[in-house]
Amino acid sequence: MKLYWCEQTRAFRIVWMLEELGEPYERIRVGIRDGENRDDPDFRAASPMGKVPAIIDGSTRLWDSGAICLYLADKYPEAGLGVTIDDPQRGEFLQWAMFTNAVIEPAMVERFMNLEPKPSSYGHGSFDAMIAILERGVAGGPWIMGERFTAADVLLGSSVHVMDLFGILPDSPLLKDYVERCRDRPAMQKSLALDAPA
Ligand SMILES: N[C@@H](CCC(=O)N[C@@H](CS)C(=O)NCC(=O)O)C(=O)O
Repeated sequence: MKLYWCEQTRAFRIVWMLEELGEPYERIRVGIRDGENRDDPDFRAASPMGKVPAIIDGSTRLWDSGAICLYLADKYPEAGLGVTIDDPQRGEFLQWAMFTNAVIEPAMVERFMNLEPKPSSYGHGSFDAMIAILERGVAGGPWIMGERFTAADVLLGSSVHVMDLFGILPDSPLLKDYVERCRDRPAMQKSLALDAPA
């Protein structure tokens, strides 16, 4: 499996996911800031928008971190990072796995760009609503699916980590504790160790 990756991007969540799985992969740097490998035809074929992360796994090409995490969870069920289709919690798992790219990230843009909240116009609702729903989700803890750590935590935990780094995470003991639990995981630590600026 090839992972197209760059430091200090969303690609860190896929390194985290792969390290949780303990599966081998080849990490190929694409310098989204300095241009390294950006025109590599294999990368362009894997990632039509020219963005990282992207993976090539045999004939499979994926270029969205949410889709990649779900694909990997399904591909390696023995690692227990997914929730199988016959499990009553499958729906809840899918909902939370989608929450990062469908809700948290657009909500972060609202906050960064200082956009006026328009909860009924924006698909993500509002930044404040997103935080309230996420807090409710992790309140049962320790993970979003309760006792089991899943790919949904890789996605959500990476977003909470980034909100914290960028100083937009509200003063929320629930989310701070949640992100600290994520940061305690050796796989996340491995991923962050690669993330120093080039
Ligand atoms: N929805 C995509 C977003 C990927 C994305 O925006 N990647 C950024 C880095 S975090 C990128 O490659 N930007 C380079 C560019 O657009 O030129 C995902 O979650 O994988």
